[in-house]
Amino acid sequence: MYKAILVGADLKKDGLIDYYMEELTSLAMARNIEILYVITQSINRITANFYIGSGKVKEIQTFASNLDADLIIFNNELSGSQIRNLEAEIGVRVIDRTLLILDIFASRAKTKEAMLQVEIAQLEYMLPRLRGLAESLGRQQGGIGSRGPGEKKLELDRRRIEADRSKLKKELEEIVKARKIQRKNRTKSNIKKIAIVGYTNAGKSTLLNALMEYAHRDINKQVYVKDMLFATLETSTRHIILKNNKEFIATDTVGFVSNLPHDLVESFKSTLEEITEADFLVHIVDTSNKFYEKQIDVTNKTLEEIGVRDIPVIYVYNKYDLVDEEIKPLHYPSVIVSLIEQEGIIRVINIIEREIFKEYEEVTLLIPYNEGNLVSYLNENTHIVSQEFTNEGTLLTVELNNILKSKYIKYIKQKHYLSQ
Ligand SMILES: Nc1nc2c(ncn2[C@@H]2O[C@H](COP(=O)(O)OP(=O)(O)OP(=O)(O)O)[C@@H](O)[C@H]2O)c(=O)[nH]1
Ligand SMILES: [Mg+2]
Repeated sequence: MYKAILVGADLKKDGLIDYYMEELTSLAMARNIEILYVITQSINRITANFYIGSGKVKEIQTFASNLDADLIIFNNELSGSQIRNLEAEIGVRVIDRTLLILDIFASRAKTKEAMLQVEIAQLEYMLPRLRGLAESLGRQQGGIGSRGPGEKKLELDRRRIEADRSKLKKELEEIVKARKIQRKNRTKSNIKKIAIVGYTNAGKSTLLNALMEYAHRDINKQVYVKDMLFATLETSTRHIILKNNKEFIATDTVGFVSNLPHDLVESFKSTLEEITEADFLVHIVDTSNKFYEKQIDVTNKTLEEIGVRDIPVIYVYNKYDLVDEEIKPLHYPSVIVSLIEQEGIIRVINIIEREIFKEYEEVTLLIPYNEGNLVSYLNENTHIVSQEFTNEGTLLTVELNNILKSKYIKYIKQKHYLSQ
C-alpha cells in the first residue's frame, strides 16, 4: 500500500482548492493509497522545472522523508520533465491526478470496450511525456547534446506506443460499430430513452437496478453497485417494461469527476454518445457529499463537453437518509429522495413516467369481433383501462402513444385527454 503526500498548486484561485483536494483524497483512497499529508500552495505562474517553486519542492522533500512517504500525487497535470525533475529532487515516485484517474479506470474496467478505452487514454497520456522523461534520462547518461541511449530508447518507445495505439483504436472501432448497429435497431422501434447521469458514486446504478426490480426484470441483469468511485465504467442499457405495459430504455453510464482527463473523455466518447441521444436525463446527486452542488456543476460541464444540449432533465437529490440538514436544491426541476427506500424509487419512477409518456392519450377503440388478434395484441402491449363487449365489437379504452394512435385511427370512437 502506497503512503502518499498530496500536493495542490492553486493557480486559478477560484476558491475551490479545498474541494479539489478533498476530491483528490477520495480518488487516492479509491486506489487504497494512505494519505499522510496534504500540501497546497497558491501560485501565480507555473515553473517549467517543477510546476511549483523550488522552495516548495524542498518543503515537500522534507515532509516526504520525515513521514516516510513513497508517493507524491499532484492535483495539477504535470509534464514528463516536471515529473522527472520532481522525482530526482524529492527522491520518491511522483504522479499527477490524471495518471491516478487513469489508473483507477484501468483497475475497474471489466468489459473489452472499457479496457480498450482506458488503455488508449493511457497511451495518449504517455506519448507527449516520453520526451520529457527521456530527456532527463539522456542528461544523466550521456550529457547534453549527445544522442545517448535514452534518446534511442525514446524513439523505440514512441514507435511502439504509436503502433499499440493504432491497433487498440482499430479494435475499439469494431466494438463501437457493433454497438451503433444495436443502438440503431433500438431507435427504430421508437421507444423513449432515458439516461442516468451524475457524479461518480451518486447512485446511478442503484436507480437502474431499482427500475429493473420494479419492472420485474431478470435479476441476473442487475449492474454492479458499490460504495466506491467509478464502480461501473461501462454503459448498461436495459429495456424496462412497466406493469402497465409502457416501456422505455434506460442507460446507466460512467460517472463524472472534476477535470476528467481530456483523453479519457475523448476515448469514452462512443460510450458517452448514448447520453446525447436520450430523450430525458435523470441527474443523480449525492447529497451526503457537502460539495454536492459543485458536483452538479462538474457533471453539467462534462455533459456540455460531450455535446448534450437541450435534453429535459430531472435532478434527483439522492441519499437524503444520510443528511441531517434540510436540502435546498439550487437546480430545478428536482426531487429529494433516498434511492435505497421504496418510496424514493416510486417517486422517481412516477416522474420519469410522467415525462416520457406525455404523448400517451386515453382513447376508446371499437374493434370488430373478426379482428380478435388486434384485441389480444393491445392487451399484451398497451395499458388497457377498460374492456367491454358490445353488439358491434370489443370496446377498449386504452392508452396509446402517437404512433399507435395513428395506426389504429380508424377504430377510434372517442378521445379522453389524460390529466398531466
Ligand atoms: N445511504 C444511501 N446509500 C445509497 C443511496 N443510493 C445509493 N446508495 C449507495 O451509494 C453507493 C454508490 O451507488 P452506485 O449506484 O454504485 O453509484 P454510481 O452512481 O453508479 O457510482 P459509479 O458507478 O461508481 O460512478 C452504493 O453503496 C449504494 O448502495 C441512498 O439513497 N442512501
Ligand atoms: Mg455505477
